[in-house]
Amino acid sequence: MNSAIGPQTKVGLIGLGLMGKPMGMNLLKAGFRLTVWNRTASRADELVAAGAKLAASPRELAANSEFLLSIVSDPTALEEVLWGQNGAMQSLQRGSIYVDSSTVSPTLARKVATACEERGVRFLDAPVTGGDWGAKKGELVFMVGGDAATLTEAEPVLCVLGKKWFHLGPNGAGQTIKLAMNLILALEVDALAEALALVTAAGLQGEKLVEVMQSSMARSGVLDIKSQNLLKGEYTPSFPLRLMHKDMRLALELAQQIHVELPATEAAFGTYSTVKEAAKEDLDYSAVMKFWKK
Ligand code: NA7
Repeated sequence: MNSAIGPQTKVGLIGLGLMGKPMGMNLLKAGFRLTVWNRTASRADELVAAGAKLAASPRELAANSEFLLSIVSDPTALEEVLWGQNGAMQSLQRGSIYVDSSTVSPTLARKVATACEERGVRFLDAPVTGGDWGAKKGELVFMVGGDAATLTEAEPVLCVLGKKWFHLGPNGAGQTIKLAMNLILALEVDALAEALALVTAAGLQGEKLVEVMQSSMARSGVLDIKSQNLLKGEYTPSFPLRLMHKDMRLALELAQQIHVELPATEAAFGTYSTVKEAAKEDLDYSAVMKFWKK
């Protein structure tokens, strides 16, 4: 169990959503012996066809994994796959490494770390940025909390999935940085939507604002990537609204726990909440623009 990680390593993957499925594909392409589990089993079909084994439960998966990776939607989902019926925690193997790449609260990451320590399992919280595009290309960026030596050991797996990883501190640190980063994205997109609403209400074309911004100091990645969604009113999920909304909620909860006021985030959260509550389908978070299109 303590031998260096390589293609012979038995890797388990829990969660085959927009992010998990392409990550699994990349692990298979790199030659890892991969077993997967997903709540909706049919989402594993493509990976099984490509050579992955399908486990009957998270528990069975963890029992057969030297390296476990999970990427599920939110804190409730993670608790479910770890401590629910046939959950993974009860069978995680002593000496194995467990990396969770879901975005959850730092408090939950620390709870998982404590439970892992009791079982002799080395745990890293390692949420990612890069979206489904980065997951497909194997170009994710990992924000890691936990033991530095464990991160070094995990690198042969991380380098298949991502292009960069940052060791940010003890368990929980990866999640804290991830929530802070998503706040910037959420507020930037909300600011862009608000500015476009103002410009169009004044009788001007939104494209004009974007054009000027793109050649000015205010140029940003968000502007380049999301402005087209906002202008066209097309919100196919790349980073779903429901997940950004969850991350804003987690960041506000964290702020409350550590007594920091985030008034702009609170205001933006209200706007995102209104759009989310009215949404009838799964939308990208750039759909915050709909607030002004009612
Ligand atoms: P998706 O595409 O919404 O996928 C979410 C995954 O989480 C998917 O495999 C779900 O299974 C699984 N899930 C959700 N709820 C549960 C419960 N209760 N039990 C077990 N499994 C569950 O999200 P992404 O892949 O875009 O994002 C994953 C994480 O990365 C998230 O934290 C983001 O914020 C960042 P399903 O297929 O629905 O049965």
